[in-house]
Amino acid sequence: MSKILLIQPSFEPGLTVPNLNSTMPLGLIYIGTVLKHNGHQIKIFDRNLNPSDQELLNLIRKNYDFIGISSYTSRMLYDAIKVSKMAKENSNSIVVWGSYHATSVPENTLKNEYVDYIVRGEGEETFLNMVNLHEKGKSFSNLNGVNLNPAAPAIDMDKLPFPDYDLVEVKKYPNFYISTSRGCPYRCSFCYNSYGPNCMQPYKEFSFNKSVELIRNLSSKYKKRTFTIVDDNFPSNRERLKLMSREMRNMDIKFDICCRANYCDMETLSYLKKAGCWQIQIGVESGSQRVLNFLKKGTTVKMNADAINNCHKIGIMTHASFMIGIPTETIEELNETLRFVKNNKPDLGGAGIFQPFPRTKLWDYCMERGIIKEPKTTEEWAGLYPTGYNKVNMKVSDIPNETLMQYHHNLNKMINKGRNLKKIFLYLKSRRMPDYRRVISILKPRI
Ligand code: B12
Ligand code: SF4
Repeated sequence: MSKILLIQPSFEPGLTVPNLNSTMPLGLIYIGTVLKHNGHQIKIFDRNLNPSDQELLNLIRKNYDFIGISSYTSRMLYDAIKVSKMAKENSNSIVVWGSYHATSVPENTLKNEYVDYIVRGEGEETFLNMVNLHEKGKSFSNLNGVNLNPAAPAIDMDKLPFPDYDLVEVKKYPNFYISTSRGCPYRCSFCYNSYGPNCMQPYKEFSFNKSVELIRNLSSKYKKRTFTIVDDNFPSNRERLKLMSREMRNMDIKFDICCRANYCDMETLSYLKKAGCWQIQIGVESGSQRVLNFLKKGTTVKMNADAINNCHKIGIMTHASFMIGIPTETIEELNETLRFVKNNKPDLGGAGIFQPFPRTKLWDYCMERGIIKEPKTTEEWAGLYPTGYNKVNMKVSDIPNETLMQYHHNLNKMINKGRNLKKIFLYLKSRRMPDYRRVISILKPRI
């Protein structure tokens, strides 16, 4: 049996008090479950809930065989580096990075002196194979999916055990996250689904039976009635949705999802509504058809408008997401986005300032034109994304920063007009448990 510590770094650098709005580290739950099923001892430590360095140090000193760390390309990397440094300086543990940053920037991540290995792509099988080989005293450097080796074969989701949420402190998270599918059938040029061959995966899902059982088990075990389904496009498979809807309508649950406008036809929405869906986050992105084409979004302005209107008709709340400051976008096209919001009135939403993520098609576009420069170290990567989408972090648009910020302000104001009252109403409508952390999170602007 090996001892493994899995760490979710803090999303905010220098966090000193627990973030009451922390989100469940589902990736670590999935990996931890598979390792636990194979007889290993697992501890998941979420720095967003427990930012105390001393507490972490005490754990690190227990000399785990492996310390696995998640990485998003964001300022979260500052804490990922800090945690890895603490691990290397205070234990003999093997430090392994996984998740989106390690997957999309592998060479650079491996140059970091505090990272021993990386796992690219889905972590369950690769990490398990690593741990098992190490336990037998064998080398795992040649395993597929490890470091720069060829990608590991895609996982059959139905063969995965049910995720063991007891690995985290469920009660400390205001919201319950569920994943029933991975990947997306589309390849928008700004999204992680447009990465190169090592990372891009075809869409796959839990079967209808497994998805329903997962939701049923979780709601009865944890007495939860509300969930967020984190799938990129939960309704991608309409047949599965239809079957799920039949089963879920009697479960008395509420959930919110993300999806593209083309899944918001009345028939699909009726299945969603019956199943208990109360809010859909729609990636509208822009009110300009030229910009949508540039983003390879595969949607039309009309499709987006119809999606919002259909949701209004059927009584599902719309949370519309927009991006501004996209390369080649003009002021007139920003005005088209403003007009879209004015005409279609999504219930809630946000407009964020675009920043390209590594290895996406738009990242390559900006690199080829010299608009951005590839960072040289993990610290530099962290520094490239100092905030969320509410500031101009990277200058990739020809529109002056002040003008972009003005549009950002106006758009968000227009989208969220009367938001607080509306949000309280939504909160009640979704019948979420009156958890004060959830209320705070709902009242905070979300971009
Ligand atoms: C839920 C979610 C969040 C949650 C965080 C959840 C959490 N606590 O982990 C919240 C809302 C907080 C969030 C925030 C952000 N997010 Co987010 N988020 C997601 C989302 C929708 C689902 C992630 C998930 O749970 N998937 C299900 C689990 C099972 O899969 P997984 O996480 O991929 O884990 C697998 C592998 O990655 C790997 N793995 C993961 N960790 C580890 C660790 C080890 C040691 C190993 C070996 C393997 C491994 O194995 C796991 C099992 O196969 C994804 C999109 C998506 N559908 O995946 C975006 C996504 C991950 N987010 C993204 C981004 C950009 C962000 C932000 C940076 C946005 C921003 N600018 O503010 C912020 C981060 C804030 C910050 N300050 O750093 C990008 C990441 C791109 C990138 N290159 O990093 C994604 C891919 C969205 C996108 N379309 O581009 N996010
Ligand atoms: S539809 Fe959404 S998840 Fe799929 S590639 Fe486009 S932005 Fe990404």
